[in-house]
Amino acid sequence: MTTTFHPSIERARSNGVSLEMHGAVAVVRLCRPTKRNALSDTLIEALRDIFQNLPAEARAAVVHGEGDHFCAGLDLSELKERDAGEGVHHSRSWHAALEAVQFGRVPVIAALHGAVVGGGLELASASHIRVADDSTFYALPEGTRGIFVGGGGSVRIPKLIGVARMTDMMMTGRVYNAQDGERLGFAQYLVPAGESLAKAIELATRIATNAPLTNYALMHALPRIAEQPADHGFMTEALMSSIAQAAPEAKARVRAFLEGKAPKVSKD
Ligand code: 1HE
Repeated sequence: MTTTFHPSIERARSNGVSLEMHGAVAVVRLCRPTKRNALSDTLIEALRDIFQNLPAEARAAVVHGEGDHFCAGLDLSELKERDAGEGVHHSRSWHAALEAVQFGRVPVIAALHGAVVGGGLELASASHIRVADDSTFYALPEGTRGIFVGGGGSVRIPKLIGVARMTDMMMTGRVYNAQDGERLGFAQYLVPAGESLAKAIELATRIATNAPLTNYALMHALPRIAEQPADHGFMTEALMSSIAQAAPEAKARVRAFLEGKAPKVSKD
């Protein structure tokens, strides 16, 4: 079956972000290796367009970078003479693009390698699952460049590693390697060098078989519940769980287990 892509996706492809379908998995690739996939305004717009217009058959997505690095962050050559007002709009344009990643239609797995720095780490932290390989390193050079995060990093990164570690990274220029990054919570998976894309596609393929409402609840309800006061959170959870379990697909899956037709939980 050939996929018909939204016109904005064809435009994004000519602007440095490609999209390929692997079955139900949309594989999104930053294609600017000579600049270490630095995120220019054009690339940010292309990312937004792709995640807002994924093909209907996509049930999960993977984002990765071409070349030796995932992403070197903001394209510093475009920073130049922006005034404060333009800076606000620029930051908000990143927020819109990364909102399309985090709160889009399908779960997103980031396949990391090499530099995951600055805005690259902001993009990774907007994804739902991060798979790093042994070559991965994490940094927030904004601190040493005299600027601040602007792509949602101050909201999302402390949720992964805490305010104290993010403060240290930005104040001192500290760089974490792949092993420490997994231990601290940047990535949920760590694989040998060169294997993060394959692992991310494997996970995405599995996630694509979940009931869509379960994935929706995990993407859209869970992070909001986690931010609510406990009594509101319990109520939202009750509403979400009742909606999920009422879906015909949930009934069919539970029935299959009870009839011995669905796999058990297994530690292997
Ligand atoms: C770039 C960028 C970039 C590379 N903007 N052009 N991000 C940073 O401060 C990270 C800056 N980059 C680096 O520290 C290194 O490039 C890397 C560690 C990522 C990779 O090193 P390496 O040796 O493989 O590559 P390179 O030789 O440094 O770079 C290759 C080319 O890419 C070179 O250009 P060329 O014309 O001389 O070949 C670099 O100038 C270019 N390049 N990174 C522009 N970032 C929403 S707010 C977010 C705020 C931030 O993200 S601030 C953090 C910015």
